[in-house]
Amino acid sequence: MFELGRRDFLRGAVAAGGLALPSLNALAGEVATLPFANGERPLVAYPGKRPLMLTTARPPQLETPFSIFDESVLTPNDAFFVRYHLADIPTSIDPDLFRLEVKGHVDGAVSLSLAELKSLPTVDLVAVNQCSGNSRGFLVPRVAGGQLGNGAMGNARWTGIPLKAVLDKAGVKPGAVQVAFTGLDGPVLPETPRYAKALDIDHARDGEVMLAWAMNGEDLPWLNGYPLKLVVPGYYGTYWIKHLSAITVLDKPFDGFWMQKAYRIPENACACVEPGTASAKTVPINRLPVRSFVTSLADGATVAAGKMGLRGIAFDGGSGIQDVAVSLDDGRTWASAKLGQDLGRYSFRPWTFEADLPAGPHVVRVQATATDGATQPMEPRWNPAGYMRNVVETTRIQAV
Ligand SMILES: Nc1nc2c(c(=O)[nH]1)N[C@H]1C(S)=C(S)[C@@H](COP(=O)(O)O)O[C@H]1N2
Ligand SMILES: [Mo]
Repeated sequence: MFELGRRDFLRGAVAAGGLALPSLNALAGEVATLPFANGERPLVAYPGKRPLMLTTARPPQLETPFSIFDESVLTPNDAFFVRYHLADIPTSIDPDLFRLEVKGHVDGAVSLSLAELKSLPTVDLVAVNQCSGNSRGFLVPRVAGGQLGNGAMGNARWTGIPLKAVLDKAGVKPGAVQVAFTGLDGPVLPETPRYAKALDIDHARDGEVMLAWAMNGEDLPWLNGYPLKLVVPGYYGTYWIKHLSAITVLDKPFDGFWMQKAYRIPENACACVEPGTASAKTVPINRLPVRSFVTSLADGATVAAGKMGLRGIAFDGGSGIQDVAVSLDDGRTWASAKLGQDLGRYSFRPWTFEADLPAGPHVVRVQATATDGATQPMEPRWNPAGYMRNVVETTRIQAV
């Protein structure tokens, strides 16, 4: 019942864009080090990207060096992280031949060109895309999966159309329960399930879930899903299907591997279990929990004693940030930071804090509270896949 997207336009003779992956022995030998065991990452420049931390080469997985988040509230396109599951990623796409298919439990399937999509009334929205496994490398005990620092996230302005607009074009039939999404990338081995995700029908039609072709005012970078990406504001990146080519309305829940077996979290309020144990009942991962970071200080930094401005960011799954509290004494006393420019409830919210630090060691902690009242735990939580990390971060510095 669930049909995969057409791939024939990938093989067209003409390609407006093409992807040539870097040869890895061309590495200049520059390495960044994440603060956990085996944290050395080569810095590699992929097409459309500045040098980023390489987690894996096949498929390409690139992490944003954390210092980038201190430079701007919107993450630059060439610094935005990259995550793929399957190694057969598209290397040439003709934007004139590209079609998005909308089919399944609809009145009439439609096949839309990029020009047709772009002729519909556009919307734009700033939203954080964060990988479920962001920060996984910090888990104790450690868990399998990409050993990521905190750079598998980014904040961008997305331009496109509401998903609802194309669902309405096809005409969703009564009885629809979910909508499934696939992109142009595929497995190397046919036994491996193609990457596909699903959203409940009401969520898909909420008017906020988007089909985006632009990021920060430019075409999507190839590795972030050119020419079209599903944007699911407030939800983990796993749902944000890249190179989106097929949308299938379903009259029963999607039974694909990536919903039923992967990307699931313990079904309880903390999405956590006793470290080292398995989860009993699980549900698909969904909204981002509230997080906050200091961006102006690296852990272990030495700074000049005296007055200094601290900077950082906070975000959640869409209620917005109500307060960011900063502690300079490892959580004994707290004071509110000043919140900066509000780019919308799905965006990073910048904050600043004036500190006056005497010479000596200091432990900076930062805890955000979302508008829905949710806050960050002081102690890290654990689950077998290493998802949903949102502990109150700790930054140790030395003032001299
Ligand atoms: N087509 C496709 N879309 C995909 C994936 C993928 O493997 N293939 N991975 C998902 C996951 S888990 C994440 S975290 C985001 C990452 O988006 P980015 O690479 O644009 O940063 O893409 C999502 N969309
Ligand atoms: Mo992810």
